[in-house]
Amino acid sequence: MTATYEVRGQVAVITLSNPPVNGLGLATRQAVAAGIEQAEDDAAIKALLITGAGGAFSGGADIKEFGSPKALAEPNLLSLIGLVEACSKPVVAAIHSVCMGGGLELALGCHYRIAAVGTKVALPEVKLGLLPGAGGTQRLPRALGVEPALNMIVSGEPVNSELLAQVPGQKLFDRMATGDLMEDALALANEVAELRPLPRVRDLKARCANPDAFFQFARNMVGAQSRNFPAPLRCLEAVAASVSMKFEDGIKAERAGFAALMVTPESGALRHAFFAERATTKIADVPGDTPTRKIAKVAVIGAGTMGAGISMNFLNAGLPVVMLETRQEALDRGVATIRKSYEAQLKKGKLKQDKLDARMALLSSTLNYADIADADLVIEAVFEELSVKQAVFKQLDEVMKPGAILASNTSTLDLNAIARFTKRPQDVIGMHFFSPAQVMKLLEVVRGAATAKDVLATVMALAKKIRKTAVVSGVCDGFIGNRMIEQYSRQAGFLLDEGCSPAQVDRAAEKFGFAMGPFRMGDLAGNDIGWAIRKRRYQEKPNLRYSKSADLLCELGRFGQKTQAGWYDYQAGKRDALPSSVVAEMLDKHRAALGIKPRQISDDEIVHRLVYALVNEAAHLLEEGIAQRASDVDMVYLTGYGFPLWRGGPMCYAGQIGLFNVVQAMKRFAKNPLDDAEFWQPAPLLARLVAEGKNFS
Ligand code: T1G
Repeated sequence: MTATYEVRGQVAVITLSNPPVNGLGLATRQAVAAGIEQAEDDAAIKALLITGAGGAFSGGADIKEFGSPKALAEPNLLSLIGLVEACSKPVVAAIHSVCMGGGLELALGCHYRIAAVGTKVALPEVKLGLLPGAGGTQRLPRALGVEPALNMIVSGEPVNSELLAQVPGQKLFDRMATGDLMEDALALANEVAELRPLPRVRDLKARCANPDAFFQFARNMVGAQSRNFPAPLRCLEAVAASVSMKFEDGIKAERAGFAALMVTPESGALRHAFFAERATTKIADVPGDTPTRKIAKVAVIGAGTMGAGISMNFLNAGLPVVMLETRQEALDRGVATIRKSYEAQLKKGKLKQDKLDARMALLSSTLNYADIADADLVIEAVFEELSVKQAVFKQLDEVMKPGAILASNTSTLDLNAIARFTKRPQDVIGMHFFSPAQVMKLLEVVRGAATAKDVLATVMALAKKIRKTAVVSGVCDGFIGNRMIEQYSRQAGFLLDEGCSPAQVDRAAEKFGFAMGPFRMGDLAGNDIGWAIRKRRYQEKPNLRYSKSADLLCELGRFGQKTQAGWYDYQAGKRDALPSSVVAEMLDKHRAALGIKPRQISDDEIVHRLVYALVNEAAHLLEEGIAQRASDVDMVYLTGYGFPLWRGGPMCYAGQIGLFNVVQAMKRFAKNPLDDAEFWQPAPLLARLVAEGKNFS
């Protein structure tokens, strides 16, 4: 099913029917073209109406078709819109719910447009590293005005139809529906059936008072905000063409910009991320319609930074939370932390007082487990020590009502061991939030061996409600993100041993696009955390090679920002990371003791050793079934570890470089006597994909 055709009196109604969002794939475009032809040939038809079935008018071109011959097969979107515009009878677009991308461009090719209130209208192509490629950059400025159109196209953000209808002089909507959209649209179609000439957006003038000054200013603004993304500036130039060029020439300029962007790695990465984010919700043996448990009340154990942050996620989603602690002052501190955070948002105008009050009203706190017994979900965020978790889960097992979900926020401990502390392991799951928990989008959902499918489905659905990107992980030391970062950190240490300064490694990583290099990240998170983990890990694996530099740093008590000294020096109350002579001297002595003559290491080598360490460990994770798919790993790194979005994640980046080239580089690194040949053994999956000439699926 792609589009239906029905006659309502003298009006032919063409309804896009390509669920879930009426993507304008080839079959849909062909069906619409056929409908237009049928209406043209039917003398009884005096007007046409195009609308969308289900929950969208149209979400735009079918992104899944990109890169396939179908995307450009005739009628391509530009041709279809030309067909609509050239129709000899008036075509009315009846838009509702979602009208985006090619869907809006199709509506702009119609002669009249009527919108339901609350329709989300957007040209979001820029978020895919593209520009509206079916006339949107030429028609929207003519219909809406240059400045509002430029804002929509460069931001890609949706605007409600009723707001657009209020733009002075706009010709985007001829009318807003006041009652039933279809009835109002049919009335409009009958009203205009005989009206001529047919109004065409392309005949309007894109008005801009002082285009040179306006676009120069806009260029500076957009350029400054989109350093690593080529699409926003291309969008701007295409909109500028709507003012400076005739329509046909503007369309040519738009097509050139679209074609140029389609082949950029940034657009490939953004389109990958679009689908990767949606793929994370798919779990092979847990169907999307698995019944979920009702979550009406949440308990959080531990009112420290994590517990308070975790609680805020649920308060923000309108869910009551009861926080439990062992000491009143810890509880009071936790509540105060939450209130302080909301008040800071209030001051910045990001939160209204009534919303703040409503959220605080949902928060309660207690020292007694009996007060959380009726919670549907309890999340513990206590000290990361198995014996402490054991005490908590034994208590929960006794107190919590049957069917309550028992979640641990553990970041490294064995969830199966934690589940075994209870008589209900099927109700135990990991919910690993990332600090600051109320800000970071990533939520690693750790599926224990015994975790029930409905428990997993419930937590995945809840993650969407609290606006998290939930990625399912199996149970292993560090799950997905931290297990990979362990190898990344080992390489960072080896780079120091071989001659890099912390600042050089960080600069290279940040130039690549990481939000923060490994050493600034260590200083922020606290180097003592890694120190404790290393002690535990390397007791288990004494032969594992790693740089002792981080241990030496911690032995000096240089835990990072919290001690105003870490890999860098910090001035009181400031976060500026200042190169430290103490650390430089420590590293010189450390290298001398190892008999290492420091060498110059290129940024390329630094970045590739860091990133390929992530990729290789991820290949192991995929093989072990800890991660479901490579794009899940990308989402972990894009939403939890500051990996640059325009590179799509470590696996996407490796795919763009070519897995063959990745393994070739690993072979080079393995020859470095100061590195670790064992470290650079390609994971069997990676070696197999290279041998088969394939990429991560
Ligand atoms: N093409 C193909 N599939 C799409 C799609 C699209 N445009 N939009 C959504 N889907 C799939 C999505 O992958 C998911 O699939 C399902 O629909 C539900 O999506 C020439 C070139 C429309 C606001 O960028 O913003 O037009 O996981 O979970 O939360 O100028 O989807 O179920 O298998 O997001 O209700 C421009 C992208 C295209 C809009 C609905 N349009 N989509 O949100 O559902 S390029 C976009 C969205 C273009 C022209 C250019 C949202 C939504 P699955 P969902 P939702």
